[in-house]
Amino acid sequence: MIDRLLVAAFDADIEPLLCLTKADLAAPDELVSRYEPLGVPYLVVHKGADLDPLRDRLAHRLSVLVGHSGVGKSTLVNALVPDAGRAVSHVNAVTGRGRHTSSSAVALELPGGGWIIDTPGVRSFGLGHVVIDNVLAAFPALAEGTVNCPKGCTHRGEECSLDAWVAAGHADPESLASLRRLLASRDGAPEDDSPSAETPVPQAD
Ligand SMILES: Nc1nc2c(ncn2[C@@H]2O[C@H](COP(=O)(O)OP(=O)(O)OP(=O)(O)O)[C@@H](O)[C@H]2O)c(=O)[nH]1
Ligand SMILES: [Mg+2]
Ligand SMILES: [Zn+2]
Repeated sequence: MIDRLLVAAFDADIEPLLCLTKADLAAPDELVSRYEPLGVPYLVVHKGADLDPLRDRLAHRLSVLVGHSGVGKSTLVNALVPDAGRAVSHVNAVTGRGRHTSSSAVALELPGGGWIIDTPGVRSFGLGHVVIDNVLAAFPALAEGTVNCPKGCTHRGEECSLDAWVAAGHADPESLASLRRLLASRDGAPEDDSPSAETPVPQAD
């Protein structure tokens, strides 16, 4: 999900900021170690944390919060915008998933200048709208290696030259695996998000 959101942001010329919430419940180290080497900017937050670093990043910009239901988007908006009054609700005790509390996207003005948009949690996020070349453009080290690919290469088959490119040490295998996961999900393979045990019941905000 994060990989796909990053590619969509890249494709739309949106600057991403990985906001790792609920750091009081679990250490963000694993996620950080995965995205820090790729140069993805990130911030770690939790309820009651000092939000000034986040405020600085958001000031005088138009930002949109996207992520699964229950990750704490509205909680964050309420902390950033004192009278936002966004409804928040508990996550399912068993699945840890949210209850699709927010049912509309709302833009709120930040006290420090700029806007923040709270959105309903997404269950899945596809890249069907992003052309292959733009997915590839998110991986410059790999994009360079596709010059030897046959015309119309899907970069997923035997004929793809990227395996040799990676074997020669021009890009790392992790990136190639990530690129292929993204291309697979774009082609309609199953989403990472298995069906929820709960039927979403949108509530009024
Ligand atoms: N422990 C802990 N709980 C948090 C934190 N942030 C949010 N929560 C809780 O997580 C639950 C879901 O928070 P919401 O803000 O409603 O999540 P959301 O992302 O807006 O969810 P949707 O509107 O359904 O997309 C609530 O019970 C929050 O109190 C945090 O930093 N730590
Ligand atoms: Mg919400
Ligand atoms: Zn290829």
